[in-house]
Amino acid sequence: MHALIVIDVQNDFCPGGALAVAEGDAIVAGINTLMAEADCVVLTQDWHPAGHSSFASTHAGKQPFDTTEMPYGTQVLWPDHCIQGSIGARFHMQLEKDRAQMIVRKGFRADVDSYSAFFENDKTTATGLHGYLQERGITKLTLVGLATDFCVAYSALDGARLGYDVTVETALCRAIDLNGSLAAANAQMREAGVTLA
Ligand code: VGL
Ligand code: ZN
Repeated sequence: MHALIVIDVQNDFCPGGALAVAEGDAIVAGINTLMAEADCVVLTQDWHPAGHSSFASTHAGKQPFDTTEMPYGTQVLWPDHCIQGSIGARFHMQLEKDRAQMIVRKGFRADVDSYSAFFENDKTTATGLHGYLQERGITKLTLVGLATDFCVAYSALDGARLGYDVTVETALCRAIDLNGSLAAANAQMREAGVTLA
């Protein structure tokens, strides 16, 4: 069985949003088409409390896109984004979210960020998605969404590590591309056996 995992297609990652990804909205129509054909559709939703530790505004003297050291490693600091209940946290208006069978929210713990759909950035706290997919008999994943070099890549790498056959549909993803992060993510995904389609 095969699942389509749609990563963070939310207003704040689209043009006009707080952490806008260039052309983030250009992938919505194509994702709707894929969702209509998929057996299992999962959406992820970045879902931070105000004052989240991944926000630059939470750290005195820090600017967006600086980094800081967290107990679990280096963390990029972002503009405030995807705050629980905000319009920026909603899915893009044209995304056919009614097709979702499961919605995974992530990043809701104040002190740890969560890029991956499977594990938070401490690499140990699980979101529960693996259990869900296992119970549904899913072995193959297709990943699409935002952003290629952060949440999509982290999800793909964790998925491959958990033993799924993972394809990233790159035409239906867009990247932040911070200091070469896209090239690095693509190399890591290839090395991990992820198919970049
Ligand atoms: C993401 C940075 C911060 C993403 C989420 O969806 O790729 N990136 N939060
Ligand atoms: Zn976030």
